Amino acid sequence: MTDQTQHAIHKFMSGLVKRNPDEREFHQAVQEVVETLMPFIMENKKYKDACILERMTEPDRIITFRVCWEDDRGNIRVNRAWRVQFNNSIGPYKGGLRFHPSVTQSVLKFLGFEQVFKNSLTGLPMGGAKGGSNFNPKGKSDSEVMRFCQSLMVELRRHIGEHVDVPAGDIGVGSREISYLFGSYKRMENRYAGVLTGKGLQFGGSLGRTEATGYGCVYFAENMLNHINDSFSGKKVAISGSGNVATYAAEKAHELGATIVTLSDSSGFIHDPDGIDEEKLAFVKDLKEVRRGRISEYADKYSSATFTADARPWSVPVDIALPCATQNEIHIDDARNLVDNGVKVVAEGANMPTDLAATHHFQANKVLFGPGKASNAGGVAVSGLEQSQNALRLSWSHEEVDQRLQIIMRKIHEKCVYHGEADNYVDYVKGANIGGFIKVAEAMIAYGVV
Ligand code: NDP
Ligand code: 2IT
Repeated sequence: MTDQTQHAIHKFMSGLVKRNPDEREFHQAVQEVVETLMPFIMENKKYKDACILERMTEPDRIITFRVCWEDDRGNIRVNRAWRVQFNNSIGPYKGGLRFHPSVTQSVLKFLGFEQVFKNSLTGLPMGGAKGGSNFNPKGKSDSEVMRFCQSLMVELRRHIGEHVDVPAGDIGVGSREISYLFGSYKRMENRYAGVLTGKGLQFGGSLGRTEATGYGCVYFAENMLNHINDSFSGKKVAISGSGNVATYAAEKAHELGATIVTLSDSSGFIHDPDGIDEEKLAFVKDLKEVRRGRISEYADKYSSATFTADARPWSVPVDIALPCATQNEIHIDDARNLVDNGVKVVAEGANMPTDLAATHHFQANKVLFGPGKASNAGGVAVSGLEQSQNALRLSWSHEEVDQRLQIIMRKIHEKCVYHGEADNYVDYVKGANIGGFIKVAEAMIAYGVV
C-alpha cells in the first residue's frame, strides 16, 4: 500500500471517528472496508469525485424509540429500540432485528453498514438495514416476549413495508418473535403483506429459510476449499455458538463428511472429540430452541464431551473454524492458536466475529478467510427468495430453494475470487468489499446528488 493510500485511509477514518464518537463497532466495520476499498477508489476517480464512501458511511436515517411493556408481575419495563435504515439504493431496506442486552446504536450501525455490502453481493434487489433492542429475552416467559414484540411493532410498523423495509431475525429473534411481530403488524394494519421474512411456513415463510445462513456458510466454505482442490470431507471443524446459524452450519458440515468437535454459548464451550452427529445435534436444537437451556448440559448428557466455562473454542486443533455466535469472538491470541494448530479455512457465520488484528494474522499466514458479508449472506439471500415467493403468491419446494441458495453462494464466491485473487491467494475481504461496493456505488452515481 502506498503512503498516499495510507494517508487517505487515516484521514477518512479520523473524520468518521470524529463524526461518530464512541461507536467502536461501527468504526471497526468501516475500517475493514476502507482498508481494502481505498486503493480501488483512488484508482477509480468517479467514486472519489462523487464522495461515495462519505455517503455510504452515513445511514439514510436512524429511528430510535421507547418500548414500554408489562412483565408477568405487573411491573412496567422500558427498553430502547432502533431501526437503522442504511442504504436503499438497490432495493427496499432489508436486514434483521436483534434482541440482546449488548445492542447499542454502534452495534446496529456496524450491522446495517455490513448488510449493504452483503445484500448487494447476493445479486438480489435489497438495500441494507438493521434494527433491534437492548431487550434481553433470556429468562422471559412467552407472554412477556409477546407483549414486548407487540409494543415494539406499534412504533416499527410506521417505518416498514414490503416495498420500504423488510426486517427479519438475528440474535434473540427467531420464529417465535417473528410470529408475534407479524401477527401484530397484520392486526394493526389490517393487511397481509410480506413485511417480515423468516415467517412460519403456514403464513408465508419460505422452506429452507431456517437452515439458510448455516447451510450457506458451509456452501461458501466448500467453494473456498474446492478452489484449492480440497473439500470438507474428513476435516475437523470448530464451531462457536449453538443458535440458528451454528446448528445448521454443523448439520451441513457433518453431511459433507466433516467432524464437528465444538459448539458454544455465552457461558463457555463444549469439546466432543467423537464428533457431533445428527442425534447429538437434535439434542442441541431442542436444548437451545425449545428448552432454552445452556450448552453445558451437552457435557452432562454425553460423556465423550467436556465443558470449559467462560472460554471460546479456538484452542482446539482443527482444520476449519466457523465462528457463528457474535461479533469480536476471535482476537489475536485466538487467531495465533488456530494458525499454530494448522487451521486452513475460517468462514464467518456470524457478523464480524473476527477482529481486525486477527483477520490480518490469518491473511498473513495464508489462511483462507471468508468475511461474514460474503460467507453468511445465505440467510438474507433466502429472505430475498421469501419476498419473491410472497410477491408471486406461491411457495417453492425445499429442493428449489436450496438449489438457488447453492447457486447464489457460488456466485458470491466467484465475485470474491474475481476481485480478490492475486499471487495464488484469494483475499476474500478485498473481494467481498469491492464486489459488494460496485453495484451500490453505480446506483448512487446514477441517481445524482441525493
Ligand atoms: P441465535 O440467537 O440463534 O444464537 C446466538 C448464539 O450465539 C447463541 O449460542 C448465543 O449464546 C451466542 N451468543 C450471543 N451473544 C453472545 C455473546 N455476547 N457472547 C458469547 N456468545 C454469544 O442467533 P443466530 O444464530 O441467528 O446469530 C448468530 C450470528 O449470526 C450473529 O452474529 C448474527 O448477526 C449472524 N447472522 C444471523 C443470520 C440469521 O439468519 N439468523 C444471518 C446472518 C448472520 P447464548 O444462548 O448464551 O446467548
Ligand atoms: O445478518 C443478517 O444477514 C441477518 N440477520 C438476516 C437478515 C435477513 O433479512 O434475513
